[in-house]
Amino acid sequence: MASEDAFKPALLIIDTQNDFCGPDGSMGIPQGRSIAPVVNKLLDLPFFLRVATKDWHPRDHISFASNHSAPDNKPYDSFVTIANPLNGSEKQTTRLWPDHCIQDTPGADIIAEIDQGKLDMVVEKGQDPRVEMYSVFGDPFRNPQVTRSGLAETLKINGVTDCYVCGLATDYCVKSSVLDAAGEGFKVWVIKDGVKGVDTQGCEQAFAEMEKAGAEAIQSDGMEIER
Ligand code: VGL
Ligand code: ZN
Repeated sequence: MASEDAFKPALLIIDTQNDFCGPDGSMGIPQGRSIAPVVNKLLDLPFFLRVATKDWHPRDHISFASNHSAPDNKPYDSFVTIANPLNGSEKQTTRLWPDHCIQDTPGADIIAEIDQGKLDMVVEKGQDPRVEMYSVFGDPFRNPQVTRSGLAETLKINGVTDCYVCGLATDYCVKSSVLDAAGEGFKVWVIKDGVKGVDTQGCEQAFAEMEKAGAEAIQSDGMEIER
């Protein structure tokens, strides 16, 4: 096959973890668990690489409302402005959340419904307590040594051309990962029935942003990956 015809698709399964799924997760996303059969169907397609991500926070993570003081520490309602640890003038304003996906706790495990045996790789993210990192590729400041995951480099070394993205949450980690994947030059496909989000309006806006960045939204039904 001529190199310009190369098509090497990777599957990115974002944050399908216990804490993001009801009824027991600390911040269950509406219908979060319901995407599991779609994710498993995607895992059976002949992707070149199948990658799952895990939100993987230390207990003192800046995104936990519990690490801030009243009155501006209500999960979901409060926001915090974070300075880039390497360049204080860059700022990130982000929402506060219930404690979630704490490293090495059951809440951070991938939900049991997903066929983990089919994964090639699990990438953990959000370990730096000082910054929020929704995207699996890195924090919004793009600090090379602080919070880059190395996933973009891994995909490129393997010649991956296309990223098919599913998981949780549409309006946070899925969106940020999709925008970064597009920015890294990958062709990006978002599986509409393989994602669920926190807020309905946020999801509509997220799809608009992802499509503006060049990502295409598709249904898993009848999807074929030819290699
Ligand atoms: C996420 C909020 C906080 C996500 C992670 O996976 O979308 N959302 N941490
Ligand atoms: Zn998180």
